[in-house]
Amino acid sequence: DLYPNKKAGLVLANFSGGQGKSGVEDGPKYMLRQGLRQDLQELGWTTSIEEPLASDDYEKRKETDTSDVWGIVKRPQLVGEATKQIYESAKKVLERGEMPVTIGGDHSVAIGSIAAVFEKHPDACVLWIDAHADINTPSTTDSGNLHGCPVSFLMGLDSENTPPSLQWVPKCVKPNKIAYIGLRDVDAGEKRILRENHIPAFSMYHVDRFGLNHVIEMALQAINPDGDCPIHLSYDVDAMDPLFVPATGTPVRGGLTLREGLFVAERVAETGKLVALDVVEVNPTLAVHDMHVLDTVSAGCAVARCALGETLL
Ligand code: 6HN
Ligand code: MN
Ligand code: MN
Ligand code: MN
Repeated sequence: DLYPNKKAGLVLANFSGGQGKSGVEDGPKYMLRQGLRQDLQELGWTTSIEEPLASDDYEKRKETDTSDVWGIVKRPQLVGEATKQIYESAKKVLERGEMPVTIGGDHSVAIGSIAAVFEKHPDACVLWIDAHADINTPSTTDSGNLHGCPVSFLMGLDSENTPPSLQWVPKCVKPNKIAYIGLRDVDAGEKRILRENHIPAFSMYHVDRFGLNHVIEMALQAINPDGDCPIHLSYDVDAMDPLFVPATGTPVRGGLTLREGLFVAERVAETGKLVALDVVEVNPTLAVHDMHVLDTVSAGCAVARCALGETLL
C-alpha cells in the first residue's frame, strides 16, 4: 500500500491576513461541510483535527493590525503569529506519525506547514501548484500581500528585510528542492529570482508544449532525481482555470482543467512519497453564484482525496 498507516491530521488554517480579501478564512469550514473528513475516512484514513488559530480572532485583528508601518509588506505581525501557530500544529501532527493536511486560508499558511515538514524531513522537496510563484520578497512585492511571498521566506531570500515577526521561519527550502507547475502570472521580480536561482518552474506554456504528464515527470526529476525524497504538495486551487475554480482571490484565466488539476494530485499520490498537503485559496464569498461555491469547494476537496489516493486502483 502506498500509504501504509493512513492517518491524516487536518490542520484548519482559517486565515486571510496574507491578502486583502475576506472570506478565504472560511475555506476550511466549507470544505468540511462538503464532507472532506468523511470522504477521507471512506478512503480508509483515520483523521484528527487541529485548530491552530482557534485561540485568537485573527479576522478581527486583521482590521486593526498596523505592523506594516515597518515596511511595505502588510500585516507581518499577524502573518508571523498565525503561521507560527500553524507550524506548531503541523509539527504535532507529524510527531503523531500523521500526515498534515493543511486547509487554507490564503497561501501564506504554507509557511507554517512547510517549516514543520522540513524539521521532520530535512531531505523533503516541495511541489508548488499555482498560477503564481509566491516568491516575492519584501523588496520585490508590489502588492505587499504576504501570500505572494511564502516561498522567499522559506528559502531565506532577502533575509535582511525579513520583518521581525517572520524571523522564526527556518530557511529550509533549497532552490533545487522546489518545483512549480501551473504558472501564468509571475511578477517581473519573481521571474528574476526564479532565473537567478535556477528554480525549476513549469508554466502553462510548458504544459501546452510538453503535456502535463511529461511536465510532472520533469518537475519530480528536478527536485527528487532518485525518487526517494518525501514530497510536500502545496496546492493553490487557482492553478486550475477559473472556469472550474471561480471562487478564489487571484483568479487567472488559462489554467489547468479540472482533470489536469486532479491528475497532478493523483500522480503525486502514485509516487508513494507524499508526506504533507496544503489546499489553499478557496474563498467561498467571492462566488457570484451558488454554483461557483460548490464548484470551487468540490474541486478543493477532490484535490485532497486524489492526493490521498482516491483514484489509485
Ligand atoms: N497566491 N504575485 C502577486 C502578489 O501579490 O505578489 C499575486 C500573489 C498571489 C498569491 O495566489 O497565493
Ligand atoms: Mn468570514
Ligand atoms: Mn495563486
Ligand atoms: Mn499561491
